[in-house]
Amino acid sequence: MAVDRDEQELAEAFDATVAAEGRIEPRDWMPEGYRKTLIRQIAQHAHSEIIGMQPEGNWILRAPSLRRKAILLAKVQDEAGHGLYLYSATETLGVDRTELTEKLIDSRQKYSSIFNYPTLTFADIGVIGWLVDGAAICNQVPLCRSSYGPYARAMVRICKEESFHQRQGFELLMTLMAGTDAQREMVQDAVDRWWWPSLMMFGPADGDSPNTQQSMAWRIKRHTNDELRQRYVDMTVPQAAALGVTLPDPELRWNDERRAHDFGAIDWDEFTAVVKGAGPCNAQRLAHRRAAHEGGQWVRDAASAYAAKQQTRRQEGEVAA
Ligand code: BYC
Repeated sequence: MAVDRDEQELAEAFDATVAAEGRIEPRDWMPEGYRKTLIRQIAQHAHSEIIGMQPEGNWILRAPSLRRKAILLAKVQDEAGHGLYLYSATETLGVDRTELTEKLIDSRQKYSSIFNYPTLTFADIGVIGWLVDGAAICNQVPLCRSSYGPYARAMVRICKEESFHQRQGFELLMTLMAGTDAQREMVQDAVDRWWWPSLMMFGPADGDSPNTQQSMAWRIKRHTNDELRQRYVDMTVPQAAALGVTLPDPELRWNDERRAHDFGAIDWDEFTAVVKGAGPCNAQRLAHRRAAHEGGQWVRDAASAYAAKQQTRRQEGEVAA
């Protein structure tokens, strides 16, 4: 009985902290569902950053100039860093990254649908920066106010870097659009291929999103999937006009009454297929990640052996002292 009362008091303290826009920290009591939801979302986010290195990594050796190569290298390295901050955030919730990586490579945890599409030309690098990082910013800026402290703090730094990523993409596209007809066609083709998948990044429509309601109540998520998708469309339309590209949606138009853009129906069958593993690059992305993990075993072994040796030395030092 006493235990139940204690638990109730802890739950009330948790609810009060969340309601007052306070932060839940790793040492605080939290409902088991809150912990599980955070692990699910942050792990999926971390996996997305790590798998997201592949489509762009594909172009590092073929970047058209030293400047473009240096920028792309920096961006892909940032993504590795984002994955590491996010795995660290999950570790504050009582899991470890080895377990999460195993779940990713066994397809027991998801990563973002967007990274299952191929990067066919260098214009895709610009379009990923503009559209994919643009969607990431739209989705992730509100997560800087997420109720879980380590996640919210990781997002602050990640969002600053995403902002640089988006600008480099836009600048690359501006350069291509000021080039030849063939370069402009290359940009338009990339926009045509990435527009709809970038809208899918925000997740299923609100009516089909099983997690949104509870995640909003816990203030893990601060907006619904559809709210953020709408914000993204409204933000992107003027940018497309500035670039001189067409977004591939004949139903896209300003709705004066709603003070927002209407847009066409998303192909949710495609989204479901890609999330379930049947996208154009799912098998390749996971095979590559699995090979990198296996190839890195010797590094993990060496790091563990070094840590064990350091600990033995420390203990010997303590005994001698
Ligand atoms: N792809 O109830 P819902 C980046 C899953 S990194 C795959 O709405 P939730 C970048 C969802 O997990 C981009 N799966 O879920 C990196 C759930 O499945 P489970 C990653 C998706 O969590 C490198 C089910 O569908 N960003 O931008 O409330 C280079 C039902 O969905 C997707 C993040 O991870 C999807 N698109 O909302 C460049 C941000 N959408 O787990 C760029 C953090 C949904 O129940 N995450 N699912 O089996 C979030 O904000 C939320 O988790 C989501 C989904 C909005 C994505």
